[in-house]
Amino acid sequence: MPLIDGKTGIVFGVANKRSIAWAIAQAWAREGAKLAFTYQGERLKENVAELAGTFGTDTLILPCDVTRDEEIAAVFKTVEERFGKLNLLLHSIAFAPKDALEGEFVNTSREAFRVAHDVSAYSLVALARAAAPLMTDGGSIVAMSYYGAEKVVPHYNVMGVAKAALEASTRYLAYDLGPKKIRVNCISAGPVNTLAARGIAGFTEMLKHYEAHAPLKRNILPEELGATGLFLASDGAAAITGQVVYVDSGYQIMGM
Ligand code: NAD
Ligand code: 0WE
Repeated sequence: MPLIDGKTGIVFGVANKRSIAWAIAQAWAREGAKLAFTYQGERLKENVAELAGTFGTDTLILPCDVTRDEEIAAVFKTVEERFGKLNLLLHSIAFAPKDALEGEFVNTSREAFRVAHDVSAYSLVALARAAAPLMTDGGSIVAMSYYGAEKVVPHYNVMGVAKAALEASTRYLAYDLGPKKIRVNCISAGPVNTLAARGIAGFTEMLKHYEAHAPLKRNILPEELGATGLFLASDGAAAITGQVVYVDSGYQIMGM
């Protein structure tokens, strides 16, 4: 029996087949969800259309740069017209200007701080507010986070501060939207080799570090994020809200 049969969802953050959003979207689609996808800018439109096309022709594909209120409004207007109601939303979006992830955190500019928080944290609030009126029979909102939200990971810098804001926003949204049976949770993933991770100096060493130090002595698989995203979307997680679920081979429990 499909776990989320007949549910409708919207997925923010697919860039290519390695995107974490794509791993979770595949699990949602396999278990019966009807999905809409957004893409950031024309550059990514074809990628997303090709991937989403594997689910059939009635998949919605819409542009959305989350820094633009009018694009967010247009997405939810179309989703309301085409789906009527909404049950699921995946937020799998982060951005900080590259130089902010290279030097020291103490040198973070006002503008880099603003952009990182706007794209990576405020966007969850804006999307949740737009989604809530369509989630008439309850819903599940899932956002992606990382350990740098709670402990210092060298060079993660302003992204760590933005993820802390994302996780705190998850708790406040869970409180506000709980009475509407809308749940809001984060998945905190161990490192995964995606577009956003590539180009990060020392990423390969980070994968080796997790392999050596995490209790499970291995890195995580995208399918494992898919499985947790599916669980949080399903009725099995009906009493779970405001949480950060670590999918990191146990790395987060270690003190040394
Ligand atoms: P990715 O590059 O595949 O996805 C990042 C997405 O963010 C892209 O689709 C990009 O288009 C989107 N995005 C950036 N700015 C945007 C904007 N202004 N408007 C709309 N979309 C925008 O990389 P990923 O690793 O799959 O990242 C997805 C999420 O997972 C991010 O929140 C990231 O912080 C988180 N995460 C990643 C890792 C990792 O190691 N890869 C670990 C933990 C958490
Ligand atoms: O959240 C992330 C990365 C998000 C990200 C990536 C980029 C690269 C390109 C945000 N903004 C940008 N801006 C760019 O210009 N991760 C969890 C992956 C990641 O990034 C790191 C990490 C890990 C892990 C950066 C430094 C240290 C560790």
